[in-house]
Amino acid sequence: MSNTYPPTEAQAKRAHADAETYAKMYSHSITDPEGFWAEEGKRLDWIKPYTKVKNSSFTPGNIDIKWFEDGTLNVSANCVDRHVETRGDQTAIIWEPDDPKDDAKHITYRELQGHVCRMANILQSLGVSKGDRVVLYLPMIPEAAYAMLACTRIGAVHSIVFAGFSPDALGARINGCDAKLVITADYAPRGGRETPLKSNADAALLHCKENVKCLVVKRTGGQTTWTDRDYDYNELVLEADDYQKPEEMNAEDPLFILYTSGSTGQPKGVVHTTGGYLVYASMTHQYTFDYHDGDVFWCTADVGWVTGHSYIVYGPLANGATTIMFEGVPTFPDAGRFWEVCAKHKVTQFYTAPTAIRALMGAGDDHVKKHDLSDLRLLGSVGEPINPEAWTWYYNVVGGGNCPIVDTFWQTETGGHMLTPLPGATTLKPGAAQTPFFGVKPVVLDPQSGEEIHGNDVEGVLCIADSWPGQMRTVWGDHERFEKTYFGDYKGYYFSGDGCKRDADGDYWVTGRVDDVINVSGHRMGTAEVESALVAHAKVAESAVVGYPHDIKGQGIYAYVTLMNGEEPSDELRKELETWVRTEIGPIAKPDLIQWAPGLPKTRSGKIMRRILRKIAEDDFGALGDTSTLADPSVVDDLIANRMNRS
Ligand code: 6R9
Repeated sequence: MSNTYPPTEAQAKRAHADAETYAKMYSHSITDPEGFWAEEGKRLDWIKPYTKVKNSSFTPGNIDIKWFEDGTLNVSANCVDRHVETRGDQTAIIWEPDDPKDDAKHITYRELQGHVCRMANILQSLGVSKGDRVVLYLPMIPEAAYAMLACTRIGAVHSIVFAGFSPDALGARINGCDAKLVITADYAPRGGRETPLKSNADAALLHCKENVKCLVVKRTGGQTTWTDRDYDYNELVLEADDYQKPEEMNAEDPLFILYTSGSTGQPKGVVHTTGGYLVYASMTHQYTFDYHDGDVFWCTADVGWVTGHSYIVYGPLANGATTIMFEGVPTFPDAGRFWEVCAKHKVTQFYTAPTAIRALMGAGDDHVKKHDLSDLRLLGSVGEPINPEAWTWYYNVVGGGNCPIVDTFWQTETGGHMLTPLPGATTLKPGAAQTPFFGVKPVVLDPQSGEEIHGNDVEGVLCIADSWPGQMRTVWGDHERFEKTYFGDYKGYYFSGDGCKRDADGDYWVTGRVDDVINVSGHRMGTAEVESALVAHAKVAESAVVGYPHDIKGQGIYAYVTLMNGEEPSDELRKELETWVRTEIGPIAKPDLIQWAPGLPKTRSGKIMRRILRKIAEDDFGALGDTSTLADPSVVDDLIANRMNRS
């Protein structure tokens, strides 16, 4: 067993929950969820207070999840207005631009209210009203937060598409939720380069209904083309009213849709609702990060991912925090950027992904040591398991041995943290997400029988036995898919898609996806999505995509490609396919390795044996297991002989 790190007395004293309080509160949250969440719900301002707290069923055929169902509230009133009364002049958002030579912006809660209201008025003037969907395709600029909150103010449902996604992916998401409006910017500067967002949006909108409007924010002032459907935010904002009454929303009204990859088919629109999500985002932000007034909280994610939703915008702002929005990347202009920004804004809690930690660890300690990180009190990790080596570097070099690391396991679907150490309460184990958050009932199931495995020192698949307020409610427009994906395999449980171990002390270690989802630099990618992009190329007959261990990215994308008859493999074609996938999905989906495969290992019924392909991609073909069920076992020898990832 590697080292463990118990909380110091000072950490325990300062924390919202020390070990004893955690145990008491956790047990209350499990034995009396109604009572526990009835109390926690009060952290928000309700227009009409709820009388019902939890109403959920995981019963097959009747998956139905409701929290605080008769309460009404408004999210922007909770994230903005109520703080204007108590802390109007406190900074709500610190915006740090891509280029460190440009000025950062500090936006107070009072200013935020004006921005949000003006944006809300613009949305209304463009015909957006309660229940309508608005797609955001924006750089990490304050207007992204204004737009999110403006949607919530008028009861519109936002769906953010990460600015790294291609026009095709954007178009599919606009159509998928039947959006009325797309909000974009001229360009997105990132790492010194600029993505032409507006022209991407134009390309996407060619495949959308003609009446979809496009609101364009000026970021760089670079040249763009203008069409009849476009509206200029910077012009409209000059005329827009700076107050807009918040719409009264039911707790179960949809708040946002966020598309995420699964093991089959196209990405699905995860739906989160208003009340439960915000209670959960707020509580997890406060407890997991031990947030106190006066702290400066920095989550380095992008608002295009769920982490940005919950821990750049909704959680921190619900708590009246100061939150940093960073437009850039960890390595621009150099590998010291994160630490420079931490020092510059006196960051107290810093939350990032293992892939970034590994990359920065590789760049050497000097980049860290140059900067004064003495305000840091807590470090966080999210997106994939963190390897103990990276954990230890993060702890010692970045945290100076004084900052607890919270390794937070959660998902787009869960709205907020599910398993995480609590600072001041948990004795930390590098690499483990360890303990359930309040209200979360993790279970380990036998993957074959679906039976619960009791006791410690066991391994299986990670499921959750009961609902928690931040849980997704449905897949947009397809409740059946929701039931099938998350409740179909193990009856009566929410299935995470991850494997896990429960160690001898009862701590959880998430071991990674057990389905056909790979985790590339903390981003989820369905192997099926990459495969369908590849086979859409005229020269490709068939393809199978698997993950393989990658030093920096965690997992890399390994694609086996069978060409059409008469096509010859070549380096040019390999490049062409890489570019093809980039334009079909986006740069994050570009295969790291492409192997030409004259044939793929298939069962007699035609199923591709991914287990074998994974082993070959991992360069671990000594243990291929039984290949006798293959229709043509000889293809395996060819794949091994020509494998790309030789150690
Ligand atoms: C928040 C987020 C979810 C998947 C999840 C799991 C992996 C996330 C993790 C982790 C081990 C952690 N994952 N955090 N695995 N330890 N601390 O990342 O959401 O993009 O939906 O990804 O990421 O495999 O199932 P999302």
